[in-house]
Amino acid sequence: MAEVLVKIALLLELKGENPFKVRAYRQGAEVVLSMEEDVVELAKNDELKGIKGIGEALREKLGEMAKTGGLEFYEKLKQEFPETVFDLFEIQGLGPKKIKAMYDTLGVDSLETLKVACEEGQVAGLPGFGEKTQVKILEGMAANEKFADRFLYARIGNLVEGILETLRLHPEISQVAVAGSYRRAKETVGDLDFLVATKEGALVCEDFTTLPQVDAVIACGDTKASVRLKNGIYCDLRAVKNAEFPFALQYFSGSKEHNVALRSLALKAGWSLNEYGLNPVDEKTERPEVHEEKDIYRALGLQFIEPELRENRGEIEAAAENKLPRLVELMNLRGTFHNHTTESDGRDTLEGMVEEAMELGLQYLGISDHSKSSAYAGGLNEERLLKQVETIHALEKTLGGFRIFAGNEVDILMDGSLDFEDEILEQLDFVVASVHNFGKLDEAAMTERICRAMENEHVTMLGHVTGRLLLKRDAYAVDHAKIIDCAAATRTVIELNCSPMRMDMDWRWWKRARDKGVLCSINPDAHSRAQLHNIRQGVAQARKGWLRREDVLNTRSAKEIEAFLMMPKGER
Ligand code: DGT
Ligand code: CA
Ligand code: CA
Ligand code: ZN
Repeated sequence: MAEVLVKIALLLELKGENPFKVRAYRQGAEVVLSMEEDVVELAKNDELKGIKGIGEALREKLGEMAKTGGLEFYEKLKQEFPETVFDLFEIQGLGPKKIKAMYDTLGVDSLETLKVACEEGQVAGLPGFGEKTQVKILEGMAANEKFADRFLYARIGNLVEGILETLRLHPEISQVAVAGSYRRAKETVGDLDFLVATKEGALVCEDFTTLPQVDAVIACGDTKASVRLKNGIYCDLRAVKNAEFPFALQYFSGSKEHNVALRSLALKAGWSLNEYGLNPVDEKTERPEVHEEKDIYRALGLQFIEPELRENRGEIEAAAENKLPRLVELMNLRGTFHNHTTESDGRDTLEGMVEEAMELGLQYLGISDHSKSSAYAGGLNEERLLKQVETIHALEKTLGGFRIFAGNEVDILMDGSLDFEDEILEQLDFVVASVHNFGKLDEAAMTERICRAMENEHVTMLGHVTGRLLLKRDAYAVDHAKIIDCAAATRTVIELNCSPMRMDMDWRWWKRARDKGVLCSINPDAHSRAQLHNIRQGVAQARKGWLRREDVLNTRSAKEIEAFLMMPKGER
């Protein structure tokens, strides 16, 4: 239902409808997504009245969708445009205004027609476009093609859990798991690899192909089925016998590089390891007892290696020496920093954000709205910021011990100076410093710019290190090693921004940071209540980066954080 509302908003925008109307649909979609109650059930029973953000027109439409499974208004609207226009909205840097202009004047209504129009130079000729915009659009399209076959880890959790739940209910299935890159919490996932233990492989494979999420069946046999789901992601299902399950789980969890290294270790011990078993290569060697995945690692003389670590980046050597880290867990988090409210570009109020954080079981929440240079995001000037600090302190008094840390996400300006003077910054509990406009800086200049910001006494942590948007926009070039060194020297925390498209700093750098004594803060960069929940996926990335509880700042209690923030930076 939310998706239909979003699509209506896009189409209305293309038609040049009243922006308020457009916003109502978009906001309605947000509300639907963030509601904890069963929206479909409520809509079916006409019980949506009084829910903030859903007006009468939307209420009726949600009701119709819930009751009939369709929406006449949307079907009619859709017919005015070809289905392919939706693809245009996926291109980075291309908003509804530009799409509408190209649609109206050039008849651009699909990726194909857009490409032709760009290549023929027609787009550059449109008023307000120009050569530069045309190049940007072509780059955006190329980026989309490059990333077209992968999905964001942090956006497919519900889908995967739903399928696992259904499989668990199947009477002929005794064990269920998801393997592959999803189990390893790779930041993007190519296809999904499900695994089940069953005696009835053919039946289970066939049933798998009839799941409601399935869009097309690619293959269906006795031990394997392949399908494409409605969101475009491909899924493999492998059906194995109970005794093979641990081996198959280990094998299909990968990574391939981890498996190759593990197999050569097994060979040295006289076994051949594959997806079916751990078999002696000659009669002299014994067959180890394996009931679960752990037993495979034990047989090879290894500690159990958590799936997130299985990338052949030293985990096998560490496991052999009993030196694997004890990885941080979601339940270790006591609070979280870097969150936005309606004061800048957040969609929920301060009160709403705090309420959600309390419901999540946290002890504290850091608020950091944008600073004045980020005008596009409604950044706060000095006056509004200081007023917000007062509001925060007043609200905090009513919360019975829950702490709100008053901060700001301060723009790092082009030369590495900050958007606020020190006498403003020192009135805040904490400061996240972030780059939001990239300029034409090369790697050295960007690195210097960021390092200069970290040298400021008031900068508690560095926000989204590379500005990457997974599957959309490449990182700006930075020298990670230098930034980590600078963070260590200045005692600046680095954030793990766990907004689904960011996951920035990347997991590949965290072990190095940790070893240099740099602290990580797992920050959702939440722009709504719902997005606070992204700390879950953030923890998965932190684990992938070998981080332990003690490496993560926001595993500390509110009291400890208070003390930490009071301390001069150099002594932290
Ligand atoms: P993806 O789907 O691109 O995000 O990445 P994965 O890791 O899920 O890769 P996928 O789906 O091709 O295969 C699942 C796992 O199966 C992979 O992680 C390791 C195992 N595997 C696949 N092909 C090979 C292979 O040629 N050799 C070995 N040792 N393992 C393989
Ligand atoms: Ca896969
Ligand atoms: Ca696969
Ligand atoms: Zn930001």
